[in-house]
Amino acid sequence: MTFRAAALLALTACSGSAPPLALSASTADLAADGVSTTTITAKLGDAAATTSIAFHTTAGSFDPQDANVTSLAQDVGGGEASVTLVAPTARADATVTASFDGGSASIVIHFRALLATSLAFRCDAQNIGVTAGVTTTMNCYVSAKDAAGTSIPAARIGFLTEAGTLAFTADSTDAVSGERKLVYTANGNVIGTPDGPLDVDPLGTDGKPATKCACGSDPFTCSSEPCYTAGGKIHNPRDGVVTLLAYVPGTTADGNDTLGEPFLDANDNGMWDPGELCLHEGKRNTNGCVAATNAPSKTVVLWQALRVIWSGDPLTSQTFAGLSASKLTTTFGVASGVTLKLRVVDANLNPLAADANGDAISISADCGSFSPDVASIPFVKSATGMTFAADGAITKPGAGASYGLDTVYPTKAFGTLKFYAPDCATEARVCTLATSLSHTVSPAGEQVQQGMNPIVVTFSAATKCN
Ligand SMILES: [Ca+2]
Ligand SMILES: [Ca+2]
Ligand SMILES: [Ca+2]
Repeated sequence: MTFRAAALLALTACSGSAPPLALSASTADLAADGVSTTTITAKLGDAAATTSIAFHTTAGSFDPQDANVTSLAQDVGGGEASVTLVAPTARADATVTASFDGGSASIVIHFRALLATSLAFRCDAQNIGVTAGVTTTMNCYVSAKDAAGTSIPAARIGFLTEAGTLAFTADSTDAVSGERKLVYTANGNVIGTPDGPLDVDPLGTDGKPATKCACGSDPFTCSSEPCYTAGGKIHNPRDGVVTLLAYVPGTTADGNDTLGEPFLDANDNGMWDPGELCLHEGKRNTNGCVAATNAPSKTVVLWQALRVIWSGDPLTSQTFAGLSASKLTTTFGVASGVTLKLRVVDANLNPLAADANGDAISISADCGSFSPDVASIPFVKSATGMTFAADGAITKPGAGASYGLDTVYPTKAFGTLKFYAPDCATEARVCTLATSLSHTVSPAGEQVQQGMNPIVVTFSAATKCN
């Protein structure tokens, strides 16, 4: 009896007078990726007279059966039977045993751990509308590969979230990019509650958290992080910033631990603080986390964090939100037009997550005229949230303060919208400007129709009209 040397990997129990049973594998060393397969073949000796062989494995599963099938009987045809063994998603050594009524044999298959050398994590939007008590979802994507370009099984990739949850979808692999699709579910919990985003203190001009808001009546002219106090709470943009994190076992390019343990930097200061969720020695906790040692380490946990804004309904209760004019009292005449400024921000001074379908701002006046003559201004959705301009063009938020979250701040004015006097009159004219906002809390929330603070512009009486 002869076999190809590489194929015959083990031949164990053939006891007494039972005919021999030879067991071989097409490969005995493969990646624990949940996808790779090896074919196990059991060949009976000439004297065998049996109808089926039962296979059992201690790791992996038999295909095409259900993923949990670890025992399978196959009919014997031409003196042999074979099964396809599918790799598990974690490192293991599988002992596969084939048995029949005359004896048994076993073979060991090695499933190698996959260590990621790359990890990429992204979401569809940086700003999502979240209303208290309403669930909002968006898609995110994660890709992790080893040095050979093999995708790491989804089961090996983990997530930490400051608020909300991340979960793989059933059809989560893109064959081309290797990205796996996730759904992020923002649970609508309130900022500052245990399952909501962390309520953080505003950063002062020294870049350190301040326990009081030092901004004056207009938070957007403040040299520190914009903030205002209402209802005993300091509202600042980072209150709505949620950190999401993906991690996977892997190795770094230089073989050193340059990453430290994964942690959710809920307060955005770049370091782990007590109370921030950490994956410490493979377990989630909030009271210990090891920073990068930069020492050689065969395995580390690769991780990547994202920040997402939970934005809410437009703020209308504060004087700095809504419409404002460069002056409220002026004279008749073209040169005396007033420049209008509109701020649409949520309670934390973040831009709204605009829904491109029908979100709009309309401005009207009971006298006078606008230039350009626009009554309705569409929202424009961008990666950094809602920005808008008088002519509907996309504008990007300008450079912000120096604490690294520039892109989350709203555009402070819309273009050069001007408001001009009505026809000249020898008595004062008073024009009231009203602003209305139509906004859908995306992607599936309710439509909000909201009036904003009206403003009144008074044109003083002219002594003479031409
Ligand atoms: Ca705060
Ligand atoms: Ca921190
Ligand atoms: Ca946060």
